[in-house]
Amino acid sequence: MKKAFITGITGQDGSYLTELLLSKGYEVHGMIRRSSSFNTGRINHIYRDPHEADTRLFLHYGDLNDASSINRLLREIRPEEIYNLGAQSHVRVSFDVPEYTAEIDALGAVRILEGIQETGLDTRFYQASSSELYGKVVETPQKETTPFYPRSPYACAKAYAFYITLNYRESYNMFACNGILFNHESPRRGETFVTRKITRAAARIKLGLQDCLYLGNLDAKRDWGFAGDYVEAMWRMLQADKADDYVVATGETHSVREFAELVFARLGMPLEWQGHGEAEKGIDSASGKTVIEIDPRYFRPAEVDLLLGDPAKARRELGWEVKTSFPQLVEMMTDADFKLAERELRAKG
Ligand code: NDP
Ligand code: GDR
Repeated sequence: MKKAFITGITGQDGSYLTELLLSKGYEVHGMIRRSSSFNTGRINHIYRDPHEADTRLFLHYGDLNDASSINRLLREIRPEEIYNLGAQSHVRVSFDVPEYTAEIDALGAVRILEGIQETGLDTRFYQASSSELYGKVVETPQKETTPFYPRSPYACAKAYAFYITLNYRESYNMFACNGILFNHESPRRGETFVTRKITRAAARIKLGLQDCLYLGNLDAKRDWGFAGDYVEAMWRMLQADKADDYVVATGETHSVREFAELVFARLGMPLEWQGHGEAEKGIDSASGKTVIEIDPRYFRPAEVDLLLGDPAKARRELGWEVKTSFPQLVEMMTDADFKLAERELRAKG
């Protein structure tokens, strides 16, 4: 039985990857952080009591800023595959906590790589690199050869992690890959990322639980895919004959405005836009109510205007394909959040 070690197992991607690896017969070990409230909500449905004989999912306390915990876990678990998904993953927040973001997102990666090196483990390493590396548009679509131009402390930290992964591959012949993943979403997406923020708010507005949704830059364009499809690409990278770096994307781009229009339309609230810039409003043309307003707090000191990835290499060399279309993703997220809002309404009595 193969053993995998996942950092960031409690996050969106960690939960889907754990499901995938368990379905493939792996024993899965995940690192979790000590938290004052439960942070395992996304994996509770697959977690079994460790005292049960046939459990294959094990959780261990540790932290990406604590090399001793990482080294201990590597020595004890001796995994065949390591997926480094742990991160302070919010781009806007990285401007507020730049040093912490570098500590976890940049140095966290080298702590694991050095841990592998020191313990002499024969293990394959996946680094969660990001389309944020492309930042300011140099060319579209963005592919493996497109130069990086990071635009946030998050992206700068991820650039270090990208290059240190490449460096350990070249220096020590380590099987270490970068997945340059474009935005991927799901009903398990963190609630402060724009897609989930929109689906959650629209559903609550529909049921009268909230009046208005406040957003930042509506013109930003992203290549949005489904997280469940993307973890398959991570796994395929570690099964390949040689370690390499791959773009994982859909090859389509849509604006925040367009995403919002589809979500509100699905809930029977077709949007009309009025005004410009910070005074722009989204009106539900069915009721005439203002349901979206702009709050400049959500603007970023430096924005990434357009992401559009070319996944040709992943398709050709890994046989990876997008399975979920953009409209299917919007529907899946909107419907899931509508059900959640209905439950919230019932709980209110
Ligand atoms: P999430 O924010 O949902 O999950 C992040 C995970 O990292 C959580 O499990 C979190 O734990 C953990 N974590 C945070 N800080 C630490 C720390 N100091 N030590 C250990 N673990 C920590 O992210 P996603 O699942 O969306 O993304 C997974 C990875 O992929 C991240 O590295 C992200 O930067 C990267 N990425 C994501 C993309 C996307 O569109 N989703 C695209 C490209 C890259 P806790 O639950 O306790 O907070
Ligand atoms: P991103 O995702 O920064 O691309 O990083 P996010 O959903 O936060 O923003 C996407 C775009 O939407 C604009 N935007 C808003 N964003 C948020 N969060 N909240 C708002 O109210 C809002 N209004 C408009 C943003 O300005 C931006 O242009 C995600 C993360 O998962 C990273 O970890 C990952 O590396 C990249 O995707 C690829």
